[in-house]
Amino acid sequence: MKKVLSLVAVLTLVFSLAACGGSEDDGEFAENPQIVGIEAGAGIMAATNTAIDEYDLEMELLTSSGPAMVSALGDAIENEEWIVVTGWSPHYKFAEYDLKYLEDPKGVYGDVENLHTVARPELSTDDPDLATFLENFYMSGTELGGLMGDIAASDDDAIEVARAWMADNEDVWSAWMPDGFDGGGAELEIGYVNWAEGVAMTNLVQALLIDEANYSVEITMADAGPIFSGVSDGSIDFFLDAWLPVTHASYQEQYGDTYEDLGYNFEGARIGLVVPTYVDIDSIDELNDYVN
Ligand code: PBE
Repeated sequence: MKKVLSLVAVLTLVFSLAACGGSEDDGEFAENPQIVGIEAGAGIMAATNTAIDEYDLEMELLTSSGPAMVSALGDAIENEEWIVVTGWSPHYKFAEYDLKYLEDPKGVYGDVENLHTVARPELSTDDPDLATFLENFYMSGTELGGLMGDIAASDDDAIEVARAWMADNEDVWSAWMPDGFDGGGAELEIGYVNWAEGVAMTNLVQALLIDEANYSVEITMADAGPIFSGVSDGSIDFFLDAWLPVTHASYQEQYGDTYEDLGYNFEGARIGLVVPTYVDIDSIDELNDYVN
């Protein structure tokens, strides 16, 4: 009996030692952890490179995409592994998973900011009603969060999900439409980046302009740099997902004199490093303590 007990004790010890050997679920990051990032041109990527410098982080930043970041997050959460991603709100991932922002005592990621609609020069002179519509276009957290969540949960094309949202929210969007709004079949090109909030807003505006205002609207996805330069040189009519004054400050500096800022369409956005709530740290300062 004694022998059996000690064998159990030895085995328990062996297994618990094995569990400390840097496996993923022992309360720290797997070996050589990366910060899962998004598209290279995103402001949050530049901010994260600054954070790596300022906090001396022993982690590399992985260039990826908005959707790939969310799926990496989902996979890690399924296995309860530690993961850190470049995250932002508004974003449906906060409704889907239990997540938290790591505190940023050095203030690298800036404060809350707003999402602006930026348009090609002359848009408001050429089409004042369109400019009025874009100036009126504004979504609350509940409205944008709901639409984003619907798109994430659906297999249908985003524009069809936006149309279903329109059917349920006519009181919201009808207030954006100037009297007698009619584009007379004019062609428009909207630029967007593959970021959930921009996908949602862009598909909604596209659907509204086609179905309710008689425009012919194409949407084009690209990285942020080409979108800002396209709006400035007039090859793109407008972009709904400009994060100001912080995240897209460098684009504003470069192109702000040429594009026209039609004001904000969402208030209270923020960016930062985001982890699942089971990741047992609160601050970016603590990240290195948990790197193997
Ligand atoms: N984001 C979402 C963008 C702006 C929209 C925070 C990823 C960025 O970092 O540039």
